[in-house]
Amino acid sequence: MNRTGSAVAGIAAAALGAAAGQLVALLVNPAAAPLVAVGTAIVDRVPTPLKEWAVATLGTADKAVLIGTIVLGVAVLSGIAGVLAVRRAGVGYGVFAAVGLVGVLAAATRPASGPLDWLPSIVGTAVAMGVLRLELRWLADRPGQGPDTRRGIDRRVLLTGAAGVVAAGAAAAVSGGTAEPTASTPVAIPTPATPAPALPAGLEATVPDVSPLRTPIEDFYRIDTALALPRVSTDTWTLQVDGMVAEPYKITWAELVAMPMIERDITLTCVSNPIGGPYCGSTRFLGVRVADLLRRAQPNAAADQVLSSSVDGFTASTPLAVLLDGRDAMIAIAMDGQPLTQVHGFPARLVTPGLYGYVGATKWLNRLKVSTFAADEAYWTQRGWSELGPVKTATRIDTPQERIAPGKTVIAGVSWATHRGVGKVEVQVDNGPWAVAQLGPDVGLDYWRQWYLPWDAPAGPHRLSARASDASGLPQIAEVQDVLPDGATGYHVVEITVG
Ligand SMILES: Nc1nc2c(c(=O)[nH]1)N[C@H]1C(S)=C(S)[C@@H](COP(=O)(O)O)O[C@H]1N2
Ligand SMILES: [Mo]
Repeated sequence: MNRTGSAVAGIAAAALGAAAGQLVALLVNPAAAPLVAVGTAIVDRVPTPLKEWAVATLGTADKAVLIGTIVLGVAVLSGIAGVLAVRRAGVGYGVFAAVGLVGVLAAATRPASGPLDWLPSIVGTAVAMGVLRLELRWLADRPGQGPDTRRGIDRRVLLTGAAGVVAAGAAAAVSGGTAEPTASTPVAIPTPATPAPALPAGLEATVPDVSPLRTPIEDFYRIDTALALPRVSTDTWTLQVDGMVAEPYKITWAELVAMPMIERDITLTCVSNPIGGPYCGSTRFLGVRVADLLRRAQPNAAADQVLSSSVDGFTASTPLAVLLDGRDAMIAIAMDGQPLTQVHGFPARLVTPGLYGYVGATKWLNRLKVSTFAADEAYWTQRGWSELGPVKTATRIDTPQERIAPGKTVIAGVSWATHRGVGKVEVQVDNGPWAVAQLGPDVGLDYWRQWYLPWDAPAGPHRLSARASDASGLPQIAEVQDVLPDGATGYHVVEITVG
């Protein structure tokens, strides 16, 4: 028996099945596409340390690597199914049924799954089985090595495989539209009732390679669990405010944008940002105060958290007291003067100055449930992260890196102590004294601070360290701790060569 031929038959059947499932998902729900659903289920279930390792080593490519791994895994399984099916058809069908069942369960058990989310995987499995059945017939009447076979593989199986790969590729490309971000959707941005003052000129005008004072949207980090980006239309979007409140209600997009808007400059950070890492960005947000929305519902005095959820089932729990303490926590609809982009949560997201994103920045927001920490546990808390996530004071050295020429240069970077403000930044070269750095413009307590220190760099290897204190004088924690469970601590240290 020609094993390669029957393995190809199995893969061909699976490719056509996957293509069919993907196409049905376009009609039903892009997030229910077999590949996306299985990927999302894995994202939701991987042990937190493994997930952290993936983010740390693969960065934002982790999603592509995950999808690639699943495709490879399914290809191997279906190849085996093809080989086994030639001896005993039932075994081949059984493998396909098992893979299909994983897809169905993955799609149907998501917290935000729709009523027909099982359909794409069922159709995909049925198509794969049907194709396999046809191929088994072909293989039976021409067992592999006849004169009209190429490299021992039945021509019809080869053609089926090619068709499957093309169809799956096309389906993936079409639904890829859902994984790829779209540009900002044209919606009108209201004028703020309280605008932010003009942003001062940042140090980037004079210090090359320092992070710009405002992060361009295209450079703003992205962190989320979404393999298929939620597509939300402002025509159908609503925000429900309910839970432990006297007056639960729901508002539409038109009602939200008619409310008074605040415009604020805020730095957003991810708890997974390692010391010196890239998952921090600063921009101008426009939105409605969360406190305005909550007060209208009249929260019960016994409530202590707001569980926000997104259309794709992500949840974050934010202390109610934080949302009501007067800080500029908002339901944001714009970043840097533009409607939110799809990756950053279009049409509306939560932003809570002073808290890491996982406890205060729900994207694709559709619900605020007033509740208690005892009653509702949020997505990342269920996975081992701290219940509370105040941002820790942190410092990043942006420049120099690796190798520079000897002579006059500048050590520069950014520090943030979100909602406490940066008071001081200090830099140490090798084991020398800590020198106080010059601070860039002050954009407020909720915004990062650029800094620089002129340095006459002598030739040789050098170690640069930097640390900040918040505005109250509290120094950044020196002890090195990894990101789990509540954010990294330690000074950023950069090893460079001068010469
Ligand atoms: N719906 C949803 N919102 C989410 C997340 C998510 O996975 N899903 N991740 C949170 C985390 S961990 C962070 S750090 C911020 C990142 O926001 P950004 O991608 O706009 O930078 O979004 C938060 N909001
Ligand atoms: Mo995060």
